[in-house]
Amino acid sequence: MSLVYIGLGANLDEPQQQLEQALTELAQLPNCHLLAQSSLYHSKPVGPQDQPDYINAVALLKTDLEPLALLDTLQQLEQDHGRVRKRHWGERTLDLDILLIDNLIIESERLTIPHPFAQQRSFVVYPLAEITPTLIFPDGKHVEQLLTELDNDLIRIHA
Ligand code: ROI
Repeated sequence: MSLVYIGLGANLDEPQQQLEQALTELAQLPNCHLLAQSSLYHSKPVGPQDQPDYINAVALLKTDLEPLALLDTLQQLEQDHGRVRKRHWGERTLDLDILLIDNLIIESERLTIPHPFAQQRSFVVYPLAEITPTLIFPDGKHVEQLLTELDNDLIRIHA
């Protein structure tokens, strides 16, 4: 049984609905329990600026799935949302990134855990801290410390 943080992002085709539906789908996955979900946040795109703003959130899942089986499952969900990858760091209908798995460090062909950019992106760090203010990354970094290093450029969407 592992605890997994998943980052959700979307900026095409009613992104808020994409995220709300994806959270419902995560909650219904076999062998998984959705333990927590952050608020939804508006964020400015990281990468090319000529794309719509994003909606982002983070979910905490308890799962029996092995890391690569979970990755397959999340990629299938992305496909089900009609994900199209138009360009590198470009717009997308749904992005589901595995951010953290327990205190694991994984460097394999398909999967790098923790997610390589997790600590640098406010749209990951702020929702993570909302769910688990005491979170510590495998490298010893506290999420509370990361908050002080990143501008809060997000707008929280009220439920
Ligand atoms: N920018 C924001 N704000 N949110 C995202 O989820 C996101 N995802 C990405 C890139 C293109 C890097 N930029 C993003 O993959």
